[in-house]
Order: sequence, then C-alpha cells, then structure tokens
Amino acid sequence: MAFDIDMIKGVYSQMAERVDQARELVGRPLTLSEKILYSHLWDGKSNKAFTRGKDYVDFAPDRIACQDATAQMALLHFMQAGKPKVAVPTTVHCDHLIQAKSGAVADLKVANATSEEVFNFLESVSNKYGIGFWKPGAGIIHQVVLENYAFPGGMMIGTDSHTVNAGGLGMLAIGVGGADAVDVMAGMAWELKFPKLIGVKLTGNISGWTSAKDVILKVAGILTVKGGTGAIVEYFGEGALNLSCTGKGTICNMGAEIGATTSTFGYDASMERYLRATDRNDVADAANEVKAHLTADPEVYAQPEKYFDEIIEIDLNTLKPHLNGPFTPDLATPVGDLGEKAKANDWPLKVDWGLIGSCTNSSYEDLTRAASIAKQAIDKKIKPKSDFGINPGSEQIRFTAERDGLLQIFEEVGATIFTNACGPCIGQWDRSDLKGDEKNTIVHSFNRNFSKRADGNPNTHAFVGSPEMVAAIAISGRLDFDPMNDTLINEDGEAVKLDMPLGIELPVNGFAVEDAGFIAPDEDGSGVSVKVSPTSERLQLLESFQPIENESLAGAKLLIKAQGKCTTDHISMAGPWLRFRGHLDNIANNTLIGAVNAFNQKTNFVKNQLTGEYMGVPDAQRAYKAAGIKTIVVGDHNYGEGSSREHAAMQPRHLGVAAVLVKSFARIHETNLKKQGMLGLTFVNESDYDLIKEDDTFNFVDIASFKAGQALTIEIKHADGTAHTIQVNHTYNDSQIGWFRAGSALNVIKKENAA
Ligand code: MIC
Ligand code: SF4
Repeated sequence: MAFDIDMIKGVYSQMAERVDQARELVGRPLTLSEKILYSHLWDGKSNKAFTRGKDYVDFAPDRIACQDATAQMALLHFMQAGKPKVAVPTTVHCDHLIQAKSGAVADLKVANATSEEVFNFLESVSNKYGIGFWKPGAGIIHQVVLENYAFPGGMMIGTDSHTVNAGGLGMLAIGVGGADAVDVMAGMAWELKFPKLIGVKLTGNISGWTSAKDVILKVAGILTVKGGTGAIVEYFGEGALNLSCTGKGTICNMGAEIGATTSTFGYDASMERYLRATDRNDVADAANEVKAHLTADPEVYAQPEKYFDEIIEIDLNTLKPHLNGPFTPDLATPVGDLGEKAKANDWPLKVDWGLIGSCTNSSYEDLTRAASIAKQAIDKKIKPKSDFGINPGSEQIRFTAERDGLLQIFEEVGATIFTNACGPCIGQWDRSDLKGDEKNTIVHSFNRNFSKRADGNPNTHAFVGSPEMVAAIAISGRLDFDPMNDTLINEDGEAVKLDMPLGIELPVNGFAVEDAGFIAPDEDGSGVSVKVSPTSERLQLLESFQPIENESLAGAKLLIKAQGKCTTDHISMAGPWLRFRGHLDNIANNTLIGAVNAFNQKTNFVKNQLTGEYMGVPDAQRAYKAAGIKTIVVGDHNYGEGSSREHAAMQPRHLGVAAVLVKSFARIHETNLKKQGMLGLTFVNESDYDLIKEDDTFNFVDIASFKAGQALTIEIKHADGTAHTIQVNHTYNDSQIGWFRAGSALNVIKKENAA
C-alpha cells in the first residue's frame, strides 16, 4: 500500500473539475504540465490564464522531500517558524553524508559514528514535526521517492535539484532551496514564475547499446547547461511510451543539468507497471480512473508546435550512445568519436574508475543492464582494467539485486559495492589510488561532472554515460573503446567482442526487502525535545538576518569578480565541507573558494581592498564584515547553476555580502538569494561586466525606490577617480522586495506568526 493514499485520492478527486476549468480559461487543449500546474493552484482556481515566463503564481504542492545535507538548514529554519507539525507530507532522507571507501558495511558504520550528531538531530526533528525519516543506508532520496511517494499528476518540491527525478512517474517535481520548502511546511503557498514549455518528441525506439540516459545526454548537448532555464520539459511520442518508468526517471533527473525547472512524461503503461511492482496497486487503480487528465490532450501531441514554446525531436532509432564531459555535463560526444576528441584535447585515454550509481542511474533495471556486461567479462575471460564501484539506489534495490545474483556478478569482476547512498557523486569518496592531483580519467553513470566534484581533484576528467556503457568502458580501461565495433583481448589472447546489454525492467520475482530503513514519526511529537549543543561544530541554531539598510549600500566594495563557470560547487563546495551543512559560521569558511578570480585567474585569492593584500575569499570577506563594509560579488552566465543548496546564498549573506551582480542566474540560486534578503541582479548590458575593476566601490544610488519591474542604477567608482553609471535588472516582485526589506523571507513569516 502507498503512503498518504488519501492525499493522492484527494488530488485525483479534484482533478477533472480543475483541468476542465483551466481548459476553458486558457481556451485551448492543455499540455500535461499545464494540467498539473493549474490543478495545484493555491487558490484552487484562477480567473486568468497565466503568461508563461512572466506571471508569478502561488502553488500548493502535495509533498516535500529533503536530504540530509540540505534538511539540516531547512529544519533549523522550520524550527524558527513556530509550527507544531509540517502542513504537508514530508520526508527526510539520509544519503549524502556517507563516504564511499571500503564497502557498504564498513562505510555505513563509519558514517553512523562520524555523523551521529547530525543523524540524531534529523531523526528527532522529524519525529517532533511529523516528518517521515529514512535512515542512513535506506537509499538515495530520489530513488526512494520514486519507489514510495511519487504519483502521476502530483506536484512536489524537494530541497535538492534532482527532485525532478519523480517526473519519471508523471509528476511535476521541482528542486527548491530550503527556505521555499519551509514556506510549504509552514502551511504557506509556494511561488514560482509560470514556466515556459519545451516539448521533446521521441520517435522510434531505443535498442542495442543506446539507453534512456543517451536521450538526456543528447538533449543536454542540444540545450546546454542553461537551455532549459525557466522551462518545463515535457516528453512525448511513441519512443516515450516504450521507455521504462525508471528510464524516464533518468531522463527527468538530468533535466537539472540543463537548468530546467522540471521534466515530465504522461502517465502510461510503464508507470502503471512500476506502481504495481512497487506495491502501489492502490495508486495505479486511482490513476487509471483519471487517466485522461494525467497526460496532455491528444491535440497537443498531434500538433505540438502550437502548444509548446520550443520543440525538439529525437529519433531514437538513430540515437547513438554518448559520453558527456569532461567538466560539464553538456559536452556530448557519441562514443565512437570520443577517442579522436580526447587525443585532440589531451584527455587521458586510460580510465582509472568506472562508477555506477547516483540518483540518476541506480535502478534495478540499470543494475541488470550493467551486470549483463560484467557477466560477459567473466564468461569471455576478460579481466577488467579499471576499478569498479557500485552504489545501489535503495535498500529495496540492493536487497533484490543480491537475491537475484546481480551483486555477485559485480563482485566477481572485482567491483566494490558501496552503501545505498550518493557517495562519489557528491565527493564522498575516499579514493586511495591517487597520490596527489594527478591528471586522470573516470567514467560514471551520475549526472554531474563539474571540476573536483567526485574526488576533489581538479585534474580528474569525469565522463557521464549509461551504466552499461560505464561497465564496458571500465572493462576495457580505455576512453576510446567503442563496444559496438571494437574487440578486447581476453586472458587466452583471443579477440572478443561484448554483446549488447540486456536489461530486466522489473524484477521477475518482485521486489523484496527486509528493512527498508523507514522510521515513521510519532502521532503526537509535541513531547519530543530537539537538542543542539552550543559547542557543536556540526550544528548551530540560526539567528535572524538583519535587513540590509539602504545607507549601507553606499561605498560597497568588490569581493570577487568571478570568471567563467561558477556553480554552487564553486560557491559552497560539497565533499569534505558537507560535514558543516548544519553550522552556518563554520561552512562559511568555504565561501566562493572555488570561484576563479577574473583578475588573476586564481581560486581563493582576492585583493582585500582595505589592506591591499591578497588572501582567501572568506578571509577578505570577514575583514570587510569586521569593518562594517558591505560587498558585492560579480559573476558570469548561469551563476549558481547546479544544486539547490541555499548555503550558497546564506554563507555570503552571513558574511556580509549584500548583492550578487551577474550576466545571468540559475533559477534556484536566484530565488535562494531573494529568500535570504539579498540583492540578486543582472547587467542590463552584459558588456558592463568588463567595466568592473579590482579596486571598485559601488553606490546603489536609487535603492530607496527599489520597485518591481524597474531597473536599478549603480555607480561604479574606480580607484583612479573615474566612474561609470550602469543599469541593472532584477526580477523581484512586491512580496520579494518585502523579504529584502525584512532581512529575509523567514523574518516575514516570523512577523506574521507573531502578529
Ligand atoms: C548535488 O547533487 O549537488 C546535491 C548535493 O544533491 C545538491 C544538494 C545539496 O547541495 O545538498 C543538489 O543537487 O541540489
Ligand atoms: Fe545525491 Fe548525486 Fe543525486 Fe545529488 S546528484 S542527490 S549527490 S546522487
């Protein structure tokens, strides 16, 4: 039986009426995305059709999911909101704080010991406020959500950018910062700019070495890391119907890598099969009753160009397997072409590791496809050349894979089975094969491959591919290996070829698990006490941010002008720093240490204008803070791409940065800055970025009349006495300006609660 089945039935019982109303209002057939958006309006009903990419709309999501690295801050916030219980079904999943080193059993033990304080905190807060708790080892948040909570036609938010994975089960699932989640937990509306719609038509069928992963690797190559910004991607067509539900999840998952708000597919037989296989006949039956509302109106998919803002068509019959990378997930190369490209770019051809796992590709089907390749290595006597690591997506998947002999195959080829957790995908990887920062290559089935992401080494070239392609490349040990055409020499000296992978969509004997790792909260948690030690280095209760006064914005200094890619990994690194995710002052010591200073091309080396000395970014910023001087950060395109971590906004805010001025923002990060009461601004003229010099001072001349829809003026004073005046845009609406004036969105909630 499904969790929260009454809530799901409640959503379905209103669906027909709400969709019909919306269709009338909009005056034409509806896409699936519009059906879900309009049936989740906070006010129940709208009296106008919304303009895509323009109108801010209040929504009522059905549920919330948080993971351990972001839940700490979100729940520290929620504790301040003064509510006895969360207002909508919420879960916390412990998956990021577990390091991969020697194997699941030993690693989990170490994690439970080193992060005991944090896990206990999360468990007790969950218990107190009615939140479902998935303990360490239960699995990766998005696999666990897909297996237990996602449902067709639903809307959820999650404090992790890959929340979008649940689109594989026909949801609109959206990644947000913790502050957004806290609004909804506290019973308030959730605001989103009504998204644009990108339609992806899949024709033909996937076969052979090509898999669902290759669809999104291809789409990433077409749209690039910012091509999906502000848009929902809706997949349809004959090819979509023939993909498995978890394959659809893979495609939606990596929609985060193109900046898309979310991605989704219409309800179909693959989703029904998956619901039934995961013990949710009740959801499948309920969904079948409202089937027509869980996909677009037929006219839409017949003439998509009339209903979507942009259409992409991919022919699955001719789609080739890809490997994307290094350093960015949108650098797409068909497998056969990679050798030449690698030679031209001096990427190491020898592959040191093949890693299978992450929320993107750790389903039962993924493991079977990869195992079918690994099995051939055994049968054809090929000794794998690279090291091999596997992170199953959930305990249910691991248990079933063990029962069905899949894990044994991996072990036989020398793979280490790590915990059901994020592991190397988030830099939680104690990689012992490198001495220092040697140049090397790894391939993995994850979603992200930003510099330093997996192992902290800037010279690790990481390539993203399907699990079966990762397995094949790891066996060959070479980046230029093309399993469709090349042979390998086996232990008997014979040239052998790998046959194409074979997958099993769902376990023939059903899923099984002994302890899935779920702990339900007490019915009444009011008696539960949550303790945070004042001397803890891992957890720190939050204090309210003070509003940024207009006067303090005269004479602001430049902290850093970041050049090129500046993801949330550059602003607030993960890996070893994950341990401080619940302690704002401690984690602030990593603020922007990965950003490249445009004036010297170095990281973590900026000029402190007060002394003229060069120093680390957090040190310089702490000096400005001590002197009571506000600062600004300047950045390039798609600033803050990547994760939902609100730390990337809270840390600069805590240290006294007032504004972030960039060429363009990634959606979640821009919202996070607003929520924390900061200024997130964009250049009206992108070339004004070039005007900014190392010793600059800024005056926000018209901040007193900060208004929705009106650009702001900044006077830039250079050290040589010259000055420039520039215009900067912003997307704040009236209530968001209210957050800025109050110091943060949370300050507004607190005031309302107190009133
Ligand atoms: C990631 O993949 O970068 C993370 C870690 O899951 C993040 C969330 C976080 O920073 O904790 C994400 O994708 O949102
Ligand atoms: Fe975890 Fe990686 Fe997925 Fe983020 S992308 S949730 S770190 S597995």
